[in-house]
Amino acid sequence: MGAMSVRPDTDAAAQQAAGEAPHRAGFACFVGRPNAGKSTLTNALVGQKVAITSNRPQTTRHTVRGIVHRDDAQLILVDTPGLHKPRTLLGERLNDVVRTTWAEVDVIGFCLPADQKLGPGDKYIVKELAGIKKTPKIAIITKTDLVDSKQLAEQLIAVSRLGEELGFEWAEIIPVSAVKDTQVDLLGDLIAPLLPVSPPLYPEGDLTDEPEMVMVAELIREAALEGVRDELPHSIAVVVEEMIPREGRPADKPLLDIHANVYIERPSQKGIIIGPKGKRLKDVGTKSRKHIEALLGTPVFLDLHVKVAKDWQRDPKQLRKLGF
Ligand SMILES: Nc1nc2c(ncn2[C@@H]2O[C@H](COP(=O)(O)OP(=O)(O)OP(=O)(O)O)[C@@H](O)[C@H]2O)c(=O)[nH]1
Ligand SMILES: [Mg+2]
Repeated sequence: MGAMSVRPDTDAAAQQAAGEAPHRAGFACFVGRPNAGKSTLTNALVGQKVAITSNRPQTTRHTVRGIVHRDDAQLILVDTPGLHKPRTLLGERLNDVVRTTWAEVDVIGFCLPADQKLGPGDKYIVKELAGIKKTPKIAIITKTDLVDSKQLAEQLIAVSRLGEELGFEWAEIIPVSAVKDTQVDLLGDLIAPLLPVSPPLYPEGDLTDEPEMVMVAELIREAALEGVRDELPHSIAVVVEEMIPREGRPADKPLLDIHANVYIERPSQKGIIIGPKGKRLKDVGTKSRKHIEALLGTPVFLDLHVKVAKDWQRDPKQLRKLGF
């Protein structure tokens, strides 16, 4: 809570006396299968990139909190990894993270892409959600820009039926497009009244509670994911070892040295990541450095190394080292 000293009950009473709705604050999480558009939607609501995104499934590997500040409410959005059938220890850990999260939040947003048929993966998730009786659930049809109105109508009916089949009613069903910014603000309007009456939980201006080093590592991983195929996306992990201001720089020309390791699982993957004459790794550095500089607001010297952490997705010790 930090600087906040308002007592929630007194504050709410005062607001109500003044004829205003009381301020609300709380947690809403986005769940759905991998690639459903959860992180893109989180970023669109926050208005800044707090979670990395890619067209590879299982891009998100830990919960990322994005904070939306409004006059009437503070929405803390918890973006979770896509729920899927686990094939590795990492996969199991990711699913555990998701289940712990949805037990703790005030609102659950189930994300279903408009352009994909509602499948067994979705049913499996919604069935579990049906068991969390006390928490309001919103069905969010994502990526509406990819379909026509007929397809969208079918998807809306399908998700509504699924709720009925499982014996609960969605608090809301809303189609959105994060890419085209369609109905994203409306989604915020629907979530806000479902949150408990409370003063803000995060200081104004905070958009995420992700540590900078983690954000930097994620931006490098995002760049490294681009253009790699098959199993390789899953094999990549990034750890920032240090971030130190370069000594002896004039005050108006600072430079931040960032040393990071890009881990892969097998020596054979090294060549793909590094590319011919190191070109791919260089591109990853250039691309992510731009995002990192924008995030930190300072020029950066980025030093990337590729290392093998043998079969890290299945090895508890390696997972711990990599922060899972
Ligand atoms: N056309 C379109 N594409 C979208 C939209 N939202 C997300 N996408 C794309 O869908 C892909 C997956 O998006 P993410 O936000 O990374 O999906 P996610 O649900 O967070 O995926 P995981 O973290 O792997 O579970 C990316 O290529 C996005 O650009 C949208 O509104 N419209
Ligand atoms: Mg994601």
